[in-house]
Amino acid sequence: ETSLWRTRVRGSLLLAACADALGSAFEGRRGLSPEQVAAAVDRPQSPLRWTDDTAQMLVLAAHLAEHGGLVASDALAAAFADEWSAEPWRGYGPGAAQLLSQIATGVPWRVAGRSLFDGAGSLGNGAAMRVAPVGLITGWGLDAVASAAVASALVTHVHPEGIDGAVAQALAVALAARTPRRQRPSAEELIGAIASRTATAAFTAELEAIPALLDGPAGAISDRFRCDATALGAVPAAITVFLRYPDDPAAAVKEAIGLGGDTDTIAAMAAAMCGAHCGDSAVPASWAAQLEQPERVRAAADRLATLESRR
Ligand code: 8NA
Ligand code: MG
Ligand code: MG
Ligand code: MG
Repeated sequence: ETSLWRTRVRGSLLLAACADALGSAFEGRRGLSPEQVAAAVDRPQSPLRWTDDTAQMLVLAAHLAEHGGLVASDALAAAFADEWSAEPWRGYGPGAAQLLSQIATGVPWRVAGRSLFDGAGSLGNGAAMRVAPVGLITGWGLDAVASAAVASALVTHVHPEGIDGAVAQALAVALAARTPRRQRPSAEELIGAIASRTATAAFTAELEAIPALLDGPAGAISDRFRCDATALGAVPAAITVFLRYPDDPAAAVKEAIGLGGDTDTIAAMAAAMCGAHCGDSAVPASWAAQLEQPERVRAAADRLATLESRR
């Protein structure tokens, strides 16, 4: 049972890292053709270098493994700031860079997070893009997943929509990991589990749009959701793509990138769900062969997968 769980944790983190790297070449672009995306994604010819999404996901995975949960917010904020200081070139959003530089110089995270966007705090998708590990701890119920997602978000994202994005993504990964491989994840169950644990009416409204988008053209997804760097614009789009291709990470990643906009992040979030559902055997060999630091990603996954049994 432990080894089955480990394949899911590995699949989630590895596919998220691959998708982040594959999507980053298209970040901010719109009007992409399927052929253009497939040419870059099917058989990548150069190393897959991940961005801030995966850098922060690995920090969070290590933090969870070390502390056994989300109980040391000061340490988590410091770890994100250290990661940014070490590799600031990973493609952080402007708000994130401003915030992490403040934390790195000793400003408390509670103060720094509030300073962003005229005091509103960030509603960016940054707390969601890194949160998959929270959904991958054996034995945690969905309420525990949701409250840890909130705690993990707060150190950088205090706006309720930024927090809701993290709760939704963590729950989607958790439910994907808890659905038997041969069973199709239920959209109704997933949406219900998220809507009952998120805080804003705005997020619920986006979730309610998902069922109508599960069949039909991908263009309807990018017509309905902004597919930008906000939580509201990106996370429901990622969930939609996952529900369309729960067993086919390559198709999910291509569709997510094809939506345009925040391509690395939407692809990484959808891929984290697919990997949690399918396990690491679903990672395309042509991606695994090019992924940057695959052993580091696997080691982070394995520490996370054995967390419960170690405690
Ligand atoms: P963030 O806090 O800078 O938020 C991302 C963006 O969301 C901001 O740049 C704003 O445009 C918008 N935003 C956030 N809060 C507010 C607000 N209160 N009012 C109005 N607009 C707001 O950083 P983050 O870590 O949340 O963002 C993650 C994203 O940054 C990911 O896409 C990641 O890949 C990276 N990134 C994104 C882009 C892009 O979308 N073009 C480019 C480079 C890097
Ligand atoms: Mg990125
Ligand atoms: Mg709700
Ligand atoms: Mg992005």
